[in-house]
Amino acid sequence: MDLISTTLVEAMGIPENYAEHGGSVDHMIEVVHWFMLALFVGWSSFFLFTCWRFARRRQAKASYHGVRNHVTTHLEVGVAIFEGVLLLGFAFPLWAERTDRFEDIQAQDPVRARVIGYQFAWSYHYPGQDGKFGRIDRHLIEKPGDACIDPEDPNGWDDFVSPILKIPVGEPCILQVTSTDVIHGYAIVPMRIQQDAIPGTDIPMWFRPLKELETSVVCAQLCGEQHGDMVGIMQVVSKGAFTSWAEEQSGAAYDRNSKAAAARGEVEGEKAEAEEVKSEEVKSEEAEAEEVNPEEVESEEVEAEEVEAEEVEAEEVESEEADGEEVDGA
Ligand SMILES: [Cu+2]
Repeated sequence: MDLISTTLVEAMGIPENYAEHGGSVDHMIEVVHWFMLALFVGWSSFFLFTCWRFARRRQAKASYHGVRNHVTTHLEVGVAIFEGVLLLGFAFPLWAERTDRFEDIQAQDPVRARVIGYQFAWSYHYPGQDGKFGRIDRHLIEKPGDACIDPEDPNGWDDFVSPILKIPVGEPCILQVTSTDVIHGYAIVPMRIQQDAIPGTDIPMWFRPLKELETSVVCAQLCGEQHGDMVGIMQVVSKGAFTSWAEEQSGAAYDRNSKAAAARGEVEGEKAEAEEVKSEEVKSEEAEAEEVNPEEVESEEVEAEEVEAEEVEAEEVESEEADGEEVDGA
């Protein structure tokens, strides 16, 4: 049975399983396919039988009372029971294992990464050496696939972003799947996991890779015209290789981000200083203006008085001259 079913799964083109839980997924796929094969053979045989039994040359006559025995009823009930077994015996336990063990996995210090889907690629946000993701503010988005890490949050300074998914072998891994544009579907077939990427929310999923490999991840939801090109790379490497890679990436990110934060702080400090200097300058100018004004006003007043006095003198002189002319004429 196992040998034949393996051949069936291989014949369907399913890649080799690399995940801890993948065996039970494959088992369910096998059982479902064998069941479908049995149904296919059964219903096809029935179809061929009716073609032969009710052919025109056999001069079949319509039956007005139909089937009298209960064979079909038993068959229907049998199919319903088998489908119940599939659901309760395989699908529910598999789902329960996925959900019930999640807290247990969270307690095991798993490798974490955020998976960000966008048209048409994948990007990965790692929490860095402190194991804490920086605050995510989706309003900060600058380009598609942006991790949207708040630069003000020191927890995010050692976070780094990678175009490939790199994880250590044998360790549990929790991926938080999201999108910055439309709905995508994040699928790693050799790990037997798949999760829709919904904009605005991070949806977790977990698995444990058993062997090292480099494989492709794909998009499993039709998301636009280049949906088929939305292929990414996943590398399962040794724990040492992962740790040194993550340390290097995280260290570089921390240097970059803390310096940027310090520069921002300096710029803000300089700005504040500049504003203080400006306001002081304005104040001293005002003060100078107040000091200057009284003198100016005084001198203007003096000038005006002088002008008036001159005018008055000139008028007086003119009138005296006029008086003199009148006298001459008389
Ligand atoms: Cu997609």
